[in-house]
Amino acid sequence: MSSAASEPATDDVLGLLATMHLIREFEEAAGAALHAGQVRGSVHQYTGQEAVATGVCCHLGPGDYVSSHHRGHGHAIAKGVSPARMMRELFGRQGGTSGGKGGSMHIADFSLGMLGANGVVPDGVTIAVGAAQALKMQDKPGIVVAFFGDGAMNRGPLFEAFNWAKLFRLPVLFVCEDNGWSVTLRTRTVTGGPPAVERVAAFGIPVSRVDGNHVVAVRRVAQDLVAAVRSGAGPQFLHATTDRWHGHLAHDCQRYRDPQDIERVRQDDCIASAERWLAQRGVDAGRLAAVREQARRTIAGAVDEAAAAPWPDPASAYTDVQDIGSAAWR
Ligand SMILES: Cc1ncc(C[n+]2csc(CCOP(=O)(O)OP(=O)(O)O)c2C)c(N)n1
Repeated sequence: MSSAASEPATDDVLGLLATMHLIREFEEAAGAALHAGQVRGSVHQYTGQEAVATGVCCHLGPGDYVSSHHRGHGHAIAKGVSPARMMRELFGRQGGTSGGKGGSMHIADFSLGMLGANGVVPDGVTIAVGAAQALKMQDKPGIVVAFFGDGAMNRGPLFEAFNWAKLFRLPVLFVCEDNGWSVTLRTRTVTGGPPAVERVAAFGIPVSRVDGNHVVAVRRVAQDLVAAVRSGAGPQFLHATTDRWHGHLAHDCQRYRDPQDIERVRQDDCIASAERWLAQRGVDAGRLAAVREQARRTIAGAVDEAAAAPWPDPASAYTDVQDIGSAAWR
């Protein structure tokens, strides 16, 4: 099961870099669009955490599923969802992933195995375990990856999900993206008893740790964990330490945070680290710049397209939504 400790090919890492740039550009553009009044509601930027989604999702195929949380754009892009359709969704326009009715916190594309972002902490995880149960009952080969934050480790449904997944030996990989924050609080200041890793180990679920700011490291560790889940070993848990560059959401200017801490996390940039890795193996600066430029153009195009896209037909407000007023209930 142990993955070859051999290095990945530079072309593979260039592919990971391209995905990370797409996520970064998407997040910065989404934040700018929010401040420009083009996007309503809230936007939780994933900037700084790109290596986690990228290094895990590169091992997934079309038959695999991902569930996400409120900071979910990066997971969707890494699973292959179209950034142009996602941007339309943020702008509330026709052609968005949910027809413009879901917005930033409800990006889903079932055709690609993206089960959705979720604003309720940690309901994406319970959904993931339900999906894993369905795969097992239908004897399908896919696996499910559940992404969630360290703040979610203080909510009860998460422990129910761990217990269930372990009990039924479900094909699910839990990925805790530990950026140290729960909204404006340091998670450790609102956590009683032992933190994330010890809590999970108590369920008998194997735990692995990785520096989530280094995509090559995440890719390597995730390769083994995905293989273990695929082979029927049951749930696995990855604890990835990482950094949130921006506030909890794009409106939050982080007055509660030491500016030196923000500077420190920006120095440990996952994109810069991947570029260094590639440069050390002979990839020239021009090629690296071209990858960045391609992502910049793709996302600029997505923004232009979203801004020009038509609004949904008002009549569509009543389609594809839960019907809680049906005559059958009265
Ligand atoms: C059930 C529930 N309680 C509270 C909230 C408010 N809330 C939104 S995000 C969050 C904490 C998020 O921290 P974490 O899970 O670590 O994710 P991060 O924002 O750091 O990525 C909270 C408490 C919520 N969305 N859902």
